[in-house]
Amino acid sequence: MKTELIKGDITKIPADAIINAANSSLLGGGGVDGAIHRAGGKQILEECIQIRNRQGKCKTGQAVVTSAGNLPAKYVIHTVGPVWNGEEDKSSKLLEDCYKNSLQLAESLGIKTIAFPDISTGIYKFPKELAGKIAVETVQNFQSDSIEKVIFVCFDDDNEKIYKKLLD
Ligand code: AR6
Repeated sequence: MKTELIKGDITKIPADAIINAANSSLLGGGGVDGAIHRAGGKQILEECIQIRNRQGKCKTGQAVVTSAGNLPAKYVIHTVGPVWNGEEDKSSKLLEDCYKNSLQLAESLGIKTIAFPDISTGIYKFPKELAGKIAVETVQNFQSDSIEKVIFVCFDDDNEKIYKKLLD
């Protein structure tokens, strides 16, 4: 599994799946979630509503999949990161779950390329260095038959610097 760093907007990435840093309502929000729903159009929200009607809210650390509407990707995998509250062990485990469960879901769909944003490091205020370390380690430790490439999409300069160092 190759890893790559891209600075920019995840809605522009033509990967098989892009990951959304959603909230447990699955009904959209700000940050990358807002950008994905805006660019992807109403198809994504409609499918999120169907998932909610079927299984209720999405718990922190879990992941669900929809199609990608008008985006260049094929699928959007929505995962819910932890809100940082200073409980490092508990929050780290939940963030690790986000990456693991998203990768597992991608694997079950036979996906080859997948792009992650820096989950929880915006509105949810997870410390960026720790989040980056968890993201990179979890991806590098994941054994996959189908996934060939994981792209870390950094939107802000801080995360770009952190990921550059981690991936070197
Ligand atoms: N492409 C890639 N990354 C982005 C983009 C983009 N277009 N826009 C922002 N980021 P955040 P969270 C980066 O706040 O912290 C929403 O309201 C951003 O710089 O999007 O997990 C949800 O509905 C940051 O590094 O997500 C939830 O309520 C990273 O994406 C809540 O925010 C994550 O920032 C989730 O908070």
